[in-house]
Amino acid sequence: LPPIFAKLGLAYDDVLLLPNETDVIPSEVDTTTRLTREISMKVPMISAAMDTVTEADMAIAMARNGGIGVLHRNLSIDDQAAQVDIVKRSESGMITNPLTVNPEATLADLDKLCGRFHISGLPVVDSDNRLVGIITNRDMRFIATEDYDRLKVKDVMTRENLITGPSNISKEDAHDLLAKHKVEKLPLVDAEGHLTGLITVKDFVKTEQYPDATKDEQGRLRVAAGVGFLGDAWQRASALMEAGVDVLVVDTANGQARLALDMIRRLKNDPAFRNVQIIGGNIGTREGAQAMIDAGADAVKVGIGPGSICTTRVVAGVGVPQLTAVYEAALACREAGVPCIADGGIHYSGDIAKALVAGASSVMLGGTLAGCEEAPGEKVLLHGKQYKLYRGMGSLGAMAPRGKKSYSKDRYFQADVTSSDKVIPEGVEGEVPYRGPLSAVLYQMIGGLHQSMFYIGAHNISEMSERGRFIRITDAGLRESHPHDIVMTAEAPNYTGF
Ligand code: RVP
Repeated sequence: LPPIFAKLGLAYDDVLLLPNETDVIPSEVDTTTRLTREISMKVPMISAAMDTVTEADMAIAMARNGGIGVLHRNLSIDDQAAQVDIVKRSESGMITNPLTVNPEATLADLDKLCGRFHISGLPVVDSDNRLVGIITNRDMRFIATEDYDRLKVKDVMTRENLITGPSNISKEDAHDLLAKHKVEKLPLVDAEGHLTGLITVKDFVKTEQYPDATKDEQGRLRVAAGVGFLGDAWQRASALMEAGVDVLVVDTANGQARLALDMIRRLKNDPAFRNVQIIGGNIGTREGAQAMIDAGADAVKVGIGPGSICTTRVVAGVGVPQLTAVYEAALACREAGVPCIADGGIHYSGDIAKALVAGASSVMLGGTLAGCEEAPGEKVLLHGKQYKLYRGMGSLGAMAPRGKKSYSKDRYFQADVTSSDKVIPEGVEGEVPYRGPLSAVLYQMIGGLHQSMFYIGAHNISEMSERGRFIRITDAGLRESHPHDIVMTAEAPNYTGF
């Protein structure tokens, strides 16, 4: 018989990090890391491409806080591209193609547009894109909503003494103009009066409020989105690219599938996608990582079966304990200078440190973030406590939603059947405790990581894998790690005992 047993695979819970001599102060560490070959971010955390985790609200909050979100793909192409658009327009140094409204539009149309994009006003342009006015909250304040269908934008917009700037205005001059005239929006116009851009005061405030935000060269928040590799996947990728997506994640449960590798190769070879970074995943071995790198991936995502909602390891009997998977994949990634993302199985901040020491550049989180305010879905009350739905993308609910189309079943390479009896789930559905705003959850996760870096003696992320060393532990060691011999009477914000 051939030798078919690989060496022992370890999970996060199998190890602890050894303390080192250290001169690191937790509040002074630098957690800047590389998401892909070309994009860096201040916080090494990514929200998962799952329909109970990342839509526009989560993606905006992740990017503001220094990480990034991957918009899920279990929705139509148009809807997913619209989500990209919402994130890209949410905040910007200068908006080069601002949303506008026609003077003939009704106030009801305007109201809908503003609601959808969470904005408070728009430049008004004629059919020739010439600026003819501006309409903001101020103009609408004393108008009854009953009149919204009757009144047109041209009836209420501000058209006299418009404050505008030249197309090439500097940030400082724009700020001065906004301050001097006490206005909140500064349309930019060319010599003929065509609208060429927009600067808003909100963006100056946001920049101060979120100094770590992950932004593109134009000052817009960065966003990633999942794509498949079958059917209309190419159309989806193109629509997302046109909407301004920064990163595409070729999203499958088995990244070594030829079709997934072909998709990465095709995206990387098409000049139309040269400004979009491509992440490939998921793989669980060094060979898997190498295959992604050879296909041209700008980052490799690791995780076969560690997810909290994942049943692949029991349904298919396939998987690699995550710490070993990350370590092995990182060996190939490091040689090629390609970042490696540890996806799934992270429950405590200590797990993030373990993943980074094993060689990951960042981590992807699903269950830990699904309970946040910004995750899709409503809160439900169970036994006097609030929860939110969290489900695997391989669960029945996601692959065979009643009365709805599943757009992401190909993640598991399953035939397009309509009956839910014919789906082979690789995930489950459940509830996770409601955890409040993302910023509070990230504060604890990032703070925990700072503490790890202090113990290890790592000033930055690359020093984590240089200085960090693991010690393997036993079941008794794991019991000793968690609170024991006490009935917990208060929940810590960074420890839920399950
Ligand atoms: P976790 O953070 O442990 O909840 O894991 C999230 C990860 O689990 C996702 O990023 C994805 O890779 C994986 N996943 C998503 N759905 C399923 C499934 O149904 N099996 N698995």
